[in-house]
Amino acid sequence: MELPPRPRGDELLRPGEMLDLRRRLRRLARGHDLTTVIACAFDPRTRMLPFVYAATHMAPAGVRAVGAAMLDAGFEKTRIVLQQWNPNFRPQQMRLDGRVPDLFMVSSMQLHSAACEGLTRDACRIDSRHRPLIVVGGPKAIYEPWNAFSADPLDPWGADVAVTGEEYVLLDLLEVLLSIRANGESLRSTFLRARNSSLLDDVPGLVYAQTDKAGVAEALVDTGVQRLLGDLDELPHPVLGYRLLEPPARRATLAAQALPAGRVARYSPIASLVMTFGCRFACPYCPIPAYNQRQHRAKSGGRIADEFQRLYQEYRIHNYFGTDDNFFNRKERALDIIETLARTEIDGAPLCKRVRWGTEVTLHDAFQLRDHFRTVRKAGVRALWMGIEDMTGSLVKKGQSVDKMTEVFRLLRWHGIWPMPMMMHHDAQPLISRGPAPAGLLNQVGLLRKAGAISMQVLMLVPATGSALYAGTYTSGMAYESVGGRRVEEHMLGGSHVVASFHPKPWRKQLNILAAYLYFYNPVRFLLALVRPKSRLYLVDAGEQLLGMKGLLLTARRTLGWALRLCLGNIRRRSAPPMSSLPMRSTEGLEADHALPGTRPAAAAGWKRSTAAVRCGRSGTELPASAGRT
Ligand code: B12
Ligand code: SF4
Repeated sequence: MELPPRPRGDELLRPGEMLDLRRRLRRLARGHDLTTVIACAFDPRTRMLPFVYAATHMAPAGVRAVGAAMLDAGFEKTRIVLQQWNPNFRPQQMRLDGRVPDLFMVSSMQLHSAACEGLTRDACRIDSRHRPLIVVGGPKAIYEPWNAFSADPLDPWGADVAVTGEEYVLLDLLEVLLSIRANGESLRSTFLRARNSSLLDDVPGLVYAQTDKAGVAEALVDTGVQRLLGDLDELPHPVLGYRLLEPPARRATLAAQALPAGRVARYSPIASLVMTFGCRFACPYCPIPAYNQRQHRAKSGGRIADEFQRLYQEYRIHNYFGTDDNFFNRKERALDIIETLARTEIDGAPLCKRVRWGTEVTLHDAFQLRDHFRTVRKAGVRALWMGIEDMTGSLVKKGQSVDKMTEVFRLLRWHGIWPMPMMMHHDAQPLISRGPAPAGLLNQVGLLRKAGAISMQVLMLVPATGSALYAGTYTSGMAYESVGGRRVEEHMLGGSHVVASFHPKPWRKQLNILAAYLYFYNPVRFLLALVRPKSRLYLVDAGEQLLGMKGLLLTARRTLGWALRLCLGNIRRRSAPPMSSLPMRSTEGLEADHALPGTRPAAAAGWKRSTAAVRCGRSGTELPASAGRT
């Protein structure tokens, strides 16, 4: 199920609204000495192809963005902990500035849910007198916020609030809280007062628990879908987030200082950079267009150039990855950015001599821009990841074809840009096919390689939260509950495990993925890349082969057992998607925006929305510490 649209015309924040909020918060922050820890959840079981390197060598943009927003607002005592770098970090033992932080936040993708739960549970064990306000956010919370709260009264862990949106929502929430926070009051206590006085209900993008007297969650209140920031130039600068990284270590506690600027590039040699959001295609397995409310959002070319400059000068990071959903999707916007970057200099040299970057595009849009590849290269672009999916278009049609692919790849290589195709395997696709149409997975991988692909990824179609196909994949019985007695867990939902299929021999699908990788990454191709180079990209090609072979071993180790279960075990199927065990409602007592169909509706709570209270909170007047329920 896709996220519901906001009313037409009300999808975006008013221009300047983010800048105003940042200014107001900076003023408020002066009176509050907040300490904050932001953790990025990471489940090591997800380390396999195609993300073996990037998942650990690129400090994620989400936590950095949240950290940058905090620092920009004036909260200097903020630390970002990446579980991929600090696997033994224990929230119970964290101290910042000699004390338990006021605010503990966790960011998680769906794939890392178990790690997110572990961090939240651990933070909940902190003595209630010192317990920080616990906030969960990121892609997991955006689509399944209910998982941040326990529905079991005998095991009552949980975040205080899940943020189903971006930086603006968090800052909006903080403004409400800091406006009413009493002197010396813990942030969590302020939160409970605000919650119980319905002050949070004016902040779209939150889900919080309605609790009983013992603090056990009884129902969830959803304040609705967030308003999105349209002009991304209003975001705090990404240089800020890198100042807050916890140095990699095996200890459970935090270091006295954040990672020094001079060591950032060593651990994060690639920096992810937000440039644009949105895509005008409507692939039914993809949540991106609905998440973006069918809007296109972007930074200006000038702002992006400034970000490259400052990140390079401050941290000496040479490699960048644009977090775009589909960078070439709007031609004028892409050209504006590209042309600005092509004119930019960093430390007296053209930008492309100092930094290189890659991003995601579709083959169709790349084809439309093929006459501009020279400028694209001058702008520093060195790699383009392209969702080719299935070249014959039998899975999804987004303008891909063998001829287009061959032409685009040839031109990209000519200009020194690496083509990085992304494939999607599905039930109807054979491993090898005969005949003129290259329907088979290996046929297509062979064609891609011949056309000059440097890397290749193949994922199996899995139910993606927030996509149009999501609920149907479960209700149709396609998605598995368990195989051979082993439950399908969230860390297996990344597309590398076959977890949804009607194929009579699904183990073949699992092995097909390994076969495709082996066909692409192997010692023969590695040697050929060196001895019989096809272009000047031969060293990169050989390097990618080595990385791919290492990743293949990891992937085989993690998925062969599953293939065996698929072959020998009994497959139990689901009949409904995982949904909230707690009833949910909107602030008006109606259906919650983030609830899946079938979720129990919650009765309106005992406390009532008070407009007087809302006015009081926003104007900065203190509410009595006893207001509302806890
Ligand atoms: C870059 C990227 C990657 C990189 C990540 C590398 C890294 N270390 O950063 C790589 C290539 C490794 C990758 C891999 C995968 N990815 Co990926 N990836 C992205 C992408 C394109 C950009 C992510 C990003 O940096 N965005 C920019 C930041 C600023 O946005 P953000 O992370 O969402 O954070 C914002 C909000 O969510 C919120 N927020 C985030 N955390 C928190 C925390 C708190 C407390 C608060 C208040 C707010 C908050 O505020 C942030 C600022 O606005 C997104 C799509 C997208 N456009 O976002 C997909 C995306 C994150 N990936 C996704 C998926 C599914 C995967 C894979 C499973 C494979 C796949 N099938 O594509 C693997 C998993 C690998 C692994 N082991 O982790 C999904 C996640 C869906 C979900 N429900 O969890 C996304 C959303 C794409 C999609 N389908 O919509 N990915
Ligand atoms: S082209 Fe890519 S980003 Fe756009 S809808 Fe399809 S899968 Fe999603």
